[in-house]
Amino acid sequence: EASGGSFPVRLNSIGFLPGTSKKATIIQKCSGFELKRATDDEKVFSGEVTGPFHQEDVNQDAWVADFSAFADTGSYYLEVPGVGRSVTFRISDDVFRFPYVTTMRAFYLWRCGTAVEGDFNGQHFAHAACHLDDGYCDYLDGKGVIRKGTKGWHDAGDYGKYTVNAGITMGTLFLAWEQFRPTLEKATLGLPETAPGFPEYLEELKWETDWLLTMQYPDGSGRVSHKLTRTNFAGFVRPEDDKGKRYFTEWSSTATADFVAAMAMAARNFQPYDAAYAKTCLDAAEKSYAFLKKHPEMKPFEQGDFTTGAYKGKSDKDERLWAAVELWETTGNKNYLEDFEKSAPSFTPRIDSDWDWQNVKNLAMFTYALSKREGRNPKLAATIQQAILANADLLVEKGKQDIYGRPLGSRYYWGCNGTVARQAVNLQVANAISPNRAYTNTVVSIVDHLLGRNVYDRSYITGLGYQPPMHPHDRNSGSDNIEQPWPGYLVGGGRTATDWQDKQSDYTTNEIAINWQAALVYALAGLVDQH
Ligand code: 9MR
Ligand code: ZN
Repeated sequence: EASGGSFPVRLNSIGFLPGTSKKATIIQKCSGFELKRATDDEKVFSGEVTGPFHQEDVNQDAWVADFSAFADTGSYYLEVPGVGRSVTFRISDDVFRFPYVTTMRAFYLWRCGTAVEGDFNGQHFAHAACHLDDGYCDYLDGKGVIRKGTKGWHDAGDYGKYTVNAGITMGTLFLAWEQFRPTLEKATLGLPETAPGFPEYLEELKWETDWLLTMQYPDGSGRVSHKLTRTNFAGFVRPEDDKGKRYFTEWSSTATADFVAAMAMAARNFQPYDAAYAKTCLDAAEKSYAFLKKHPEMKPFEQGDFTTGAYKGKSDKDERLWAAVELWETTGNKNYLEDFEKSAPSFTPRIDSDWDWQNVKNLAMFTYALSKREGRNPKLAATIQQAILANADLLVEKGKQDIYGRPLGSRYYWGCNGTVARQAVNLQVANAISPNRAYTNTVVSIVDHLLGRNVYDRSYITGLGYQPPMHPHDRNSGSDNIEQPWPGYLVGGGRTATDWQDKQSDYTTNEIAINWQAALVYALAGLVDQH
């Protein structure tokens, strides 16, 4: 059995919305459960459990308590006769507001090229301005010359900045804005003002965009550097003490296409707040797209002397597909639509349940399926929409089949917690096409899983929920003198069902990363104003 908390009654340790599903997993034989009010131990609800259900990957038998029918707000715990009780949790309309704000603020705390600071749980987290020399040119004749590549977010537990990972991250965060804008506009993040006139959420995305723009070669070609990092990973030092030279590397076609898609999304979403900046983004996107059209061959990034993250995908077809559709969505230009529609059938009608940074096909399909623009091929649009709904139905089933509500089945690998969070995108896009309570409840189940309803009986998000990670593989957390880690970060999770360890050295299971975080922010954003 995996090491973790000691409660056999496992659930989302932060809580539940009044109107969505509420489930707990119990890993000891039981028959019924009682819901008790924390303030006076009064029984307010009771029921039978279902089960036992055996699950192979964790080798456990489990019973499930479903108290979805109970909708009164307050603080409660579950009491399972003969077994024990759960941690105390809340039922409230605003239960996901604080987690949303905390996980979104985590992006701010990831900022590079500036000092950051924030208070959380009685601690003051801060670092001085870092990586102000970003970066040296490692290509063309300019080798050894510094040009401006400051700002952006650190990628993960390391301090590098990688275009491909920035692409899927920004795609996910812009999609959250496009789908949940009224919610996100209202939520106060408490950021310093770095983009006057912007809503705070977009202000944070602009910080990354400012950097991403610098990844485009200054030679006018449209090529985009694959990453801006040292040649090797730094030790566990403060970011401002990480003085190793960092280089704009050689371009890749995946980075260039991801750049196009992110810049096209930036252009349309920033347009109302800063038209000139939006135009800069769009011009950059179109220039890089034109370059890609002239160079249809995949150009992978070769590591050479670099041992930092590779972010090397197998194909650039999905990135090109995504670039085309985002440019069409932003401009309405038929050429981009044609490019998408020519390439899409080779991917259609499949929507992937399991997708990570190297596979942005879903993002392309989602933009096409949700578009309000005229001119789509109606048959193709309908096919893709149907595929999205079929995939969401599948995820609902998979979530129900897993004793811990995890809709990824027995798939475990580096960063799979991020993928579980990312499945919320599949579900919410399906919800936008054809609203279905089961889709929302599966998003709830994803968030439940990440906040404690899992084999470890622990939250996977620093600073939030029951027994959260204390030792993430995060240089910021590991180089200050504060015992608590920096707050709001999702760790990657086990590469098997039971091998996650809360150990700083274990970067394969306990690191943090912007793409996983973006998926988590997206999942929470969709629940903040649910009832
Ligand atoms: O998330 C990435 C994972 O899918 C890969 O298997 C792994 C090895 O290449 O890299 C992960 O990404 C890391 C990146 O390479 C460097 N920054 C930290 C990222 C998260 O661990
Ligand atoms: Zn930095």
